[in-house]
Amino acid sequence: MHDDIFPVPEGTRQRSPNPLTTLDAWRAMRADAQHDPDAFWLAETRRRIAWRTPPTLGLEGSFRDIGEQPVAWFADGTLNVTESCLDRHLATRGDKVAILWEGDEPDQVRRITYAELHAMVCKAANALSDLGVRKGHRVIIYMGMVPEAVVAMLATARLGAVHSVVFGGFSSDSLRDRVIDCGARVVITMDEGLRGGRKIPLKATVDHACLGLDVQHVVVLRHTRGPVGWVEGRDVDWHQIVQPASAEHRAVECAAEDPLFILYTSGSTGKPKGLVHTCGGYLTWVSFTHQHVFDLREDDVYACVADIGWITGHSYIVYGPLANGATTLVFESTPLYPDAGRYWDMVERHKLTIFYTAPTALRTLAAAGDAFVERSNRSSLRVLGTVGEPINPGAWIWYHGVVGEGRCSIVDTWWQTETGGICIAPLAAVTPQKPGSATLPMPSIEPFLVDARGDRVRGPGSGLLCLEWPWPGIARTVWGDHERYVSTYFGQVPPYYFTGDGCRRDEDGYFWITGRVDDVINVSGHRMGTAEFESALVSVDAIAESAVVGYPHTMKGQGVYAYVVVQPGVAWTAELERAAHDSIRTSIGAHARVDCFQLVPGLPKTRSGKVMRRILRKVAEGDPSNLGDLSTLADPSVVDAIIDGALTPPNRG
Ligand code: 7RM
Repeated sequence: MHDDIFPVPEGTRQRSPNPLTTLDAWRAMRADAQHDPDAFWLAETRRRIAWRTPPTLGLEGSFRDIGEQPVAWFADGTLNVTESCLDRHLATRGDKVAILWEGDEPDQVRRITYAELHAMVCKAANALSDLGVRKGHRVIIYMGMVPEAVVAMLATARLGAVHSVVFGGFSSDSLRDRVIDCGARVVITMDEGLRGGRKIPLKATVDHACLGLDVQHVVVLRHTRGPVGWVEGRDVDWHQIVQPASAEHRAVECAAEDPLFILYTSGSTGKPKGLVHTCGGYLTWVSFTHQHVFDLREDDVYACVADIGWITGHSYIVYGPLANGATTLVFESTPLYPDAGRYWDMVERHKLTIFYTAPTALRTLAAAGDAFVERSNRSSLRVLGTVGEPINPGAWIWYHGVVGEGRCSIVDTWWQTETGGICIAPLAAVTPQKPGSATLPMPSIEPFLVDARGDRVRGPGSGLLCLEWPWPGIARTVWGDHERYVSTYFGQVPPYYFTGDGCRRDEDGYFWITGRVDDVINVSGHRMGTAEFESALVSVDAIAESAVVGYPHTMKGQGVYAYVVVQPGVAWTAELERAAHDSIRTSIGAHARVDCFQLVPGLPKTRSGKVMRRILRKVAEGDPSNLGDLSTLADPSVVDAIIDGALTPPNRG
């Protein structure tokens, strides 16, 4: 176990302009927030956010009453989040680069200042308004990583409308489900995305997804200029409506608790849930965490290489950095294009000071060899972040030693789509780090662990990670299904927030997240429900039943192991396997893929018909010796057949 402590690099601590520089001061801040959360967060939000009407109310409601009413923060305040992200910077930072864009090809670079971004957003807001977009309407954004995607988010927010960004890897079926679920009547897309030289047919996917739906307008940004279908009357060209629009726009005033966006994420059962984040609390949370965790400074060149289709992109490419007046990178390509040195070339090219990525990328790049890192000058780097899954100490040590040359703070940030922003993480300039630990919680994040018997774990130990108190960034509800929100997050360890993650706390009070304990798998930092894979598999005629589990994968974090039962008389052929892959690609998207199929005569079920996933997980992990209590199995012979036929899936760690 790597319990070695890495102190904050001296240079980072000494030069920090942030007032918070000691662990004691940080603990004191947490104590303040615990003692009087309303006063603490009202003071933070009034300093951080350009309110139209500054709030006087802090938290309203509680986890105990969440079934009756979502929690609210700053409920009597009014604002438009884009004024905090754009307008108020014009006087002091108008000429500062807001968005630094690097395209799929490394020589494609755009620098957009705060003044330019403000004008682009105003124009787009006027254009969308002319199409009939109003406060409260939902707008789906299905685009690649281009500056206009950020403009589309901000323009929607400026109208008080609600965006739902759908990751460009999702299939037309997934996109269609989301358009229907949120009732969007406008979709913003582009002709094609570009990643690693490959074209992604976004507009064609939108066309297919919207067949027969009441979508009034599809706004299409020309990017590759590849051919696209055109529905007269419905489809409009982004440039044709945005360019002539006025660059002045009076932002629509919103209540603090008006929805800002919906973001869909996978759970352990059923279809993806649309988590709803609201304006005031969310913006306060991402501004606070982005500044403190990354030790943000005015001259930083900050890069988060996530996609805006995920929460990391929302909070730490768009809203947190722009609220803080930072220069934020928008990166269109992949870590491997044109080769495994792309990230580090980018560090040298733009003198990046903060770099934020996922462990899966680090493991892949470490395997490609240190020469790809060492060829670039990385002396500008000060802070290196990770997010999305547990980081194994080996990858942490590599990031710290090879990428950061031992000079940089590593911030391992634990959080979720539901939490809005970072919850447990070191502060770059403050918290001594341990490889593999997300370290200590933010103010108002009060974690506790629950053991198998449902008792709280005191002191060092392991259990299910729960959070005791509402913090400003928590998602308020599931779109259209508050009951599902309540039962998923507050019904497991009532009345507290249940994260779905397992966790260990060590003798220093540091938290070590061990991964999901529910039926969510995390492949390369992408959250997917096993239920989604299973429903795609059983929609293939020849497949009678299926159960999907994750297994430890040396590169991707988790790999996908599928057990399948075929219909009587059917053989498992290469053709059937292809049909299974196709069905998953069609119903979820290209980023979802099974690594290994095992044909089994039946699934291990209890007498009441519940699949015993624990057994299937153990076999997929290569550890079938200790399967635990099998006494409730309906047919024990099935387990022998499963063990006999077990496969070694690729890259099992
Ligand atoms: C931000 C994001 C959330 C799940 C979460 C965890 C896992 C995320 C870490 C982590 C260990 C981390 N949102 N997770 N960050 N596990 N250490 N630093 O990823 O909604 O897509 O996923 O990701 O299991 O519950 S998410």
